[in-house]
Amino acid sequence: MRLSRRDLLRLAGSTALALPLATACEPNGGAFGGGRGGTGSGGNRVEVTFDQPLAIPPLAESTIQAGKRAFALVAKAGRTEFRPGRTTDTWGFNGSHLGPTLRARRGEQVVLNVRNELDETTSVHWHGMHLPASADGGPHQPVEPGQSWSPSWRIDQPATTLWYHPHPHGETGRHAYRGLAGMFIVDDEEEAALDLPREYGIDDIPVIVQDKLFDGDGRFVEGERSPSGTLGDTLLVNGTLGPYYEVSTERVRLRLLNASTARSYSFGFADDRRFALIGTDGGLLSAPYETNRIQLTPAERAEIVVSMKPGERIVLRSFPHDLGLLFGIGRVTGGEDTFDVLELRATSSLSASPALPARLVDVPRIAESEAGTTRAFALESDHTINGERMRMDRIDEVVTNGTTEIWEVVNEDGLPHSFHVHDVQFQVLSVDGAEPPPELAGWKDTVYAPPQVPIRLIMRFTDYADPNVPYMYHCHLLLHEDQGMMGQFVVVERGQRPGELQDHSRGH
Ligand SMILES: [Cu+2]
Repeated sequence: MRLSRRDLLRLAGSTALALPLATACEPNGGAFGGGRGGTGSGGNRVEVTFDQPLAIPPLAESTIQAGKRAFALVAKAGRTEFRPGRTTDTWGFNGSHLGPTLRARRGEQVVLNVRNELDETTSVHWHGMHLPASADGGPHQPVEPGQSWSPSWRIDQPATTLWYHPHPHGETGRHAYRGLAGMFIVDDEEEAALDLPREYGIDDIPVIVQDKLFDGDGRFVEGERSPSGTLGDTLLVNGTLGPYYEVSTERVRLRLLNASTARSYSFGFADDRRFALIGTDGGLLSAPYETNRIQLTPAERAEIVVSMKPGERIVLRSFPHDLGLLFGIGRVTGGEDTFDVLELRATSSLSASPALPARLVDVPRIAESEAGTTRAFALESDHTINGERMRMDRIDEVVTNGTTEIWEVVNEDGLPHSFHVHDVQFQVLSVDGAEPPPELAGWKDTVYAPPQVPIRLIMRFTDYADPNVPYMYHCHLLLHEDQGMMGQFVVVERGQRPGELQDHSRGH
């Protein structure tokens, strides 16, 4: 680790931050969740009693309207019994907490009929989706209480695991924390031709991981508790506390989604068995990559395949991990914590699963020479990017349609940050000047940015020019995003001038 004078100054500042955090880090992962917490040499160790079957979000029903596949999502408040007899006020889509899994095939035109039955303005962003900016569901597409919004677009990207969540200006963290989130699976012919587990809810399982802090009455505790945001001491997987899942096949595919607002995870199995990483944010990898850990910061996804023996039980765990942070900062932002996540229980006899293919899909590398423009993004202190906080009426970057760009991102701050770009899936060209590791070699839309480590991304802008409606780029630690670590870019046709933006958030 390189220690600059600047780092040391930051560290000095962070010790002041760390003191009030001691309470947030105290183990009470069992008070409500039924597990036991304890402090080891490093962070908290949260053990869980796996006594509830894992909920599988239902596949959203759809209808065909004028040749388009139409889905309906209603955002509303409700109450959820995470433990029998204890109810928690929550928000959800089409239910009290989380939302159904949307699923569509590449080439299909979809319509998402969203209705807001909350008593405040929200929006629904299709994270990782390539679509027109006006359909993106960011802060410029607010849905007022009682109103509806029906974006439509053609699915045109490789098979992968995306998700959806609110993106209202300054309120994304709170809305997502209350439970507004769901998975969006994209299918295509290439993926369908591979021998992979793909029976939803049988051997192809969504694993939506969120950390929560409950108070003594079972309510969600909201609010900033660490420099990263609220860090929970209890995990929900698909909204289930203490979840187990009965596996009936030799191999099971897990679609891991870190839907937490602030916490990062390093997933692996308690017995350290190896598994195959087959896909990342934007699609399958070119070949399965065998490993025993996969780190996911907020909003990142990974598809993994793990093998099981008849009758055995294994625990998916989040291990302490190194986010490249200085001493105390790693600890107060949760990097030293250990969480048991999900128990997989194999039945006494298992249906045969085909061996994993040696090759998956082509992931042609985008050549650096293809890029015409290079932009620099410095993630800086006080929730700024290149010295600026997000402003709804300011366009920060203007991108020309039909071009390829390199975006150089560096976290100049001492805190953990990530970088998410709307509209496109990018490739990581380099991390600190070196080739990206295998888990960053595929399509990505969100990448962790360790302090002082330059990351170079390459991306193609292929369509959907609109000078008047911007896409966002931002840190996906939602507290940071909400406090301003976000910027806006428009895609224009060559020679076209960007339009004027309005601040829709004014007057609310
Ligand atoms: Cu951040």
